[in-house]
Amino acid sequence: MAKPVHGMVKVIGMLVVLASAILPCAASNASSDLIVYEDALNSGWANWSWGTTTGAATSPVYSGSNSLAVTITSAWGGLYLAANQTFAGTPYDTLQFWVNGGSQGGQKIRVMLADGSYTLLTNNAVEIPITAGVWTQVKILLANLGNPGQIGGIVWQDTSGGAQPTFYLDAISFTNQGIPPTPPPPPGAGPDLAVNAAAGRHPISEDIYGMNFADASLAADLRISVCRWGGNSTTRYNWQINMHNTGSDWYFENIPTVIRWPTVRRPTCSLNRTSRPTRKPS
Ligand SMILES: [Ca+2]
Repeated sequence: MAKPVHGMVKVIGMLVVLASAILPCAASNASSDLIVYEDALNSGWANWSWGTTTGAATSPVYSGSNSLAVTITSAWGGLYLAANQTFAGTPYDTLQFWVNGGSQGGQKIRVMLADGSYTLLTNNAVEIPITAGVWTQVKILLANLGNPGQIGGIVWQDTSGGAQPTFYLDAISFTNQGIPPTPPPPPGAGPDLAVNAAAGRHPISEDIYGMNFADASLAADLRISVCRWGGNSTTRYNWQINMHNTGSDWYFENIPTVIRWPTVRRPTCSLNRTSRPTRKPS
C-alpha cells in the first residue's frame, strides 16, 4: 500500500459522523492542544493496554514518520493510553485523532475516557466506525465522553468479543474547538392542574383554632375555640385541685390557678397567675 503523506495525498478519510458527537468545522487552537501521540507516545503518557499489542508502524501513516499500530488479541481487550498525572479537562472540549482500518477495517471499537481516579467511564463510551485503507478523522466532544473534571487516560476497547485485525491511530490530541456548552433543555410544560373544592371535604376539628395564653378579649374577638396554655409551672397544673406547682422557681409550692374557663363556642380565655414572683429570691 502506498504511504499516504499528510498534505500530499488527496485521499483523506471522510469526517466521521458520530450522531451527537459530530462537530462543525472549526479550527482548533493548536498551541493549546494537548498532544498524546504524534510519532510516539508523548512524554507524560504510558501504555496500560490489556489484551492488546501495540507497535510503531511506518505504513500507513497519517502524519510524520509513524502511526500507532493496535491489535486487539483477546475479547474486550483495549488500548489504554494513560496520563502519568491526571489533568483538568476544562481547557479542552474535544478528543480528536485519525484512525485507519488497515487491510481489513470494520473493527468494532468504542472510545472512552478514564477519570481522575483512572476509572473508565464505560457509560459514556462512543463507538467509532473504522474503514479499511483510509484515514478518517474522529472528533468526539468531551461532553459525550462524560466530561470528567480530571482526565486520566483514553481507551479504545473491543466490543466484538474477540480478537480483531490491526488498525492504526495517529495524531491523537485533546483540543479546544470553542464549542459552547450545550444549554440545558427548557423546562417542559407541566400537567394541567385543577382544584375541586367540593371533593373529599371533611370538617376541621375546632381544636385546631386555638391560641396560647390568649388575652380574654382577644380570644373573644377572634372567636377561637381553644385556649391553650402550658410551659414552665403551668405544665404541672393539676386540674383536680386547680393548682400548679412552681417547682424550683418558688420552693416547689403549689399555687392556686385562677382560670376563667372558656364558655362554649365563645371562650373568654385567660390564666390569671397569682402575684407570686416568677423567680424565688436568690
Ligand atoms: Ca504520526
